[in-house]
Amino acid sequence: MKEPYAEKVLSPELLNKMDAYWRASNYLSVGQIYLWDNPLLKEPLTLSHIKPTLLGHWGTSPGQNFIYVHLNRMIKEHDLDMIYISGPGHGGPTTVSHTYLEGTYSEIYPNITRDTEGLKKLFTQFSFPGGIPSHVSPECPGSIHEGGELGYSLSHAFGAVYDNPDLIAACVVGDGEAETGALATSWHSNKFLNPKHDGAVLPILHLNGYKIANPTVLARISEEELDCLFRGYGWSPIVVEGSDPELMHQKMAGAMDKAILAIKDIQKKAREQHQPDRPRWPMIILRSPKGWTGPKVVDGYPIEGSYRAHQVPLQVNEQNPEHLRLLEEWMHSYKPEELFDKNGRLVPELQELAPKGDRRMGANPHANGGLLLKDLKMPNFKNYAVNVPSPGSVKAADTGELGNFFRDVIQKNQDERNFRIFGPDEVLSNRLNAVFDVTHRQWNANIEANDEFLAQDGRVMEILSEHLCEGWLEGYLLTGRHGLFTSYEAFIHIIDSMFNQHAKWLKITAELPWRKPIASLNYLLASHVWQQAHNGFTHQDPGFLDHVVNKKASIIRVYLPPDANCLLSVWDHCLRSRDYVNVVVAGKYQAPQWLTMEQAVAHCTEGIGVWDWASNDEGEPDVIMACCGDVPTLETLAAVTILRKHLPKLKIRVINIVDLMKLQPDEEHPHGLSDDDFDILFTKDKPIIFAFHGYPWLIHRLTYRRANHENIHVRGYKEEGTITTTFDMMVLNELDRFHLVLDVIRRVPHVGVDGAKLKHMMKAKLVEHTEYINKNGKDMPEILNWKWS
Ligand SMILES: Cc1ncc(C[n+]2csc(CCOP(=O)(O)OP(=O)(O)O)c2C)c(N)n1
Ligand SMILES: [Mg+2]
Repeated sequence: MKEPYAEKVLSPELLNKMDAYWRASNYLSVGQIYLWDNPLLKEPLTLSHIKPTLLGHWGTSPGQNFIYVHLNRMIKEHDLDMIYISGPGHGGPTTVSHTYLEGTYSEIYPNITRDTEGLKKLFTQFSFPGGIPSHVSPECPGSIHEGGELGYSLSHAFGAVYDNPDLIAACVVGDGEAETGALATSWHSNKFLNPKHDGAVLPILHLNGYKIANPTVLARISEEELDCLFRGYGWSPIVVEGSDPELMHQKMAGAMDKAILAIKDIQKKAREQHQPDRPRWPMIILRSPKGWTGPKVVDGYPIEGSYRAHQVPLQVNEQNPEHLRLLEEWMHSYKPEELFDKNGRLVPELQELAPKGDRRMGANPHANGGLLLKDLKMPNFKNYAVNVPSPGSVKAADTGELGNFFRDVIQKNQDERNFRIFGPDEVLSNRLNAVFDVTHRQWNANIEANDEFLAQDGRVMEILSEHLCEGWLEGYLLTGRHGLFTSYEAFIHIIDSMFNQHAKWLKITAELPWRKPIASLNYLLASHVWQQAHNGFTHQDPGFLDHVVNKKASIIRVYLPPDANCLLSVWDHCLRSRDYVNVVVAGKYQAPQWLTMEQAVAHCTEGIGVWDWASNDEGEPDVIMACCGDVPTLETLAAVTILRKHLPKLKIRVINIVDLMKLQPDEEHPHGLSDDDFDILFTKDKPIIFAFHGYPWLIHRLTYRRANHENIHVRGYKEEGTITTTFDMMVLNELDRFHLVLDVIRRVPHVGVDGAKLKHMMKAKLVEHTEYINKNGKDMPEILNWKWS
């Protein structure tokens, strides 16, 4: 193997060409920030050629351009299947420049031609109204990673290579990005990678020393500390350091050779062995100046090699006329006349350096995962039905039943290797045990005799990092596979922001015809707010739903199935759907089952409906009892039994909501009910007592424009929690049956003396409840043994 620092890895001829290609990409990156005319500097530069508003991030681009050129060489030499992930995605111009130079950009956007006219458009559209953003974006060919919000590159890269044995994800990690929590934990992903069945990630730490306004931590620790850090994470770092282009090309070429050969070597050995040891994968540390090759000093301040190179290093405008010449010199330093022919096209001998066809990183189909997506082979979910002879007559653990279905989804797709479950250590506690009948947790660190369900190869990915689970799953989906994330409801908030970014990605990609639909991002939130009596307040938070509904209605779906058969029906739908984020909240404890599978399918298809068997309104209700979520449904039905016993003349309509977005008007959400349909269900004037799983104001938010909104009285989680009994959690938040009955009495006129008596009784019950649990440490028998009748 060649030494990384061996002087003559590249022939002088190849080195010159690679350097020219790098200059071309640097030229295009600068052009995107500054120019809207005179793209090849055929005339002396004037202010009229400069964009009116200068935006963009120069600092990261030259280093990333350098990396890209060297990756291209590796792809060509080894016929690699490689994608490029730009961690500090603010180097959007890098990916745009390179995909333009290699030709993919113009294939996707024929209007951006490979000539002077096309260059002018390429430059103008950047950071311009109606154009493209400064960081890698969905519009950018070859990208599955936005990089606007830093921290997720390495987890996306790993997600992309799981079950893609021939794929290498080259992942540029910003040294600032590396300080984020999400990225810091991502280095551990190598303990979850199987070298036989998965591909490889080549991390390239872009140690340009600075973030926006500060040095980076990793740039200011000793070589030894840096080396030990990454060795400690299980990597084998190869350092490339310097600023002299010629030397750096040789060093980088040597490092790339070494890294790619090491990857091939690891894979070859592993694929010949039955149980390979966990390898120490190579990584590259590129220590180069921020804003490399850019202006050295401007107005007396050092720019290259400093944080001042981060964004626009040179303000070129009327106030700074002398900067025009500096920009012109800077751009001429790349010698565009040697790089582009008279028509403005990259000269043929440089075009040769780019890989061909789908090997071009901008055209790699893995980066447009929908192209590769195959439907899952689905078992018939109805075969997993819980037999429900009459409502409430049997109990089951909803997620436990769902686990059987997931088990068979896994089994049916074992050979395709295109489905995985991700979770932060909660697959068992969320009762999905059945999946371990057919698979394992993939674990490539040491395994001990007493461990359960761990193996080098498995469909379940568990690490106690919600960030990593989310990032892996996103990478997996974006490259055309299927999966789900199961988490505690309270702690899914940890990835609120990652969900945001993915939802934004889906919104934009839906507007790009060349980006093909991908499998939906599916969340199973079990261990929910009402099932945390033993864990207490810290574990009680249903607010992820509030967060999710902020996003585009065309993207987000929220389901709260009341029982196992509904849960199965919902998941059958979620696993078939495309381009959505599906959030499903479900219970994991034994709970009454309400609907037969046939009824469940009908109910979930509608998403909302009257439960006739629980209602006695015969079309003319006095009150509507609405419920959404498994626990609120149970409490509502318990309240109904009390009401029907003590106020038999009261006409009650019970409505259950599975699909939360039904509540929004149809002009706001594609699932929303029309006002007419809403009014038919909820009437225009009758009181509605709404028992909701989450924070009550979410229901108001969704229904505020409905005719009967002022009569909707919502009970939900009011941030009252502690370690107490399950039922007491409901009482503390006034969502329990007794409070619901009190609500009905308060809201329905003319309940008369019987109503007054019942009110008294409910208040007494609440006192009795509190005394009972304080004395006995458990709920009253009438609560524990309650059954629908
Ligand atoms: C999570 C997050 N926090 C803050 C920012 C704002 N921000 C944009 S670029 C940047 C510095 C990035 O530094 P680095 O990763 O070293 O990238 P490079 O030096 O290559 O530009 C920051 C803090 C962000 N984009 N994302
Ligand atoms: Mg940096």
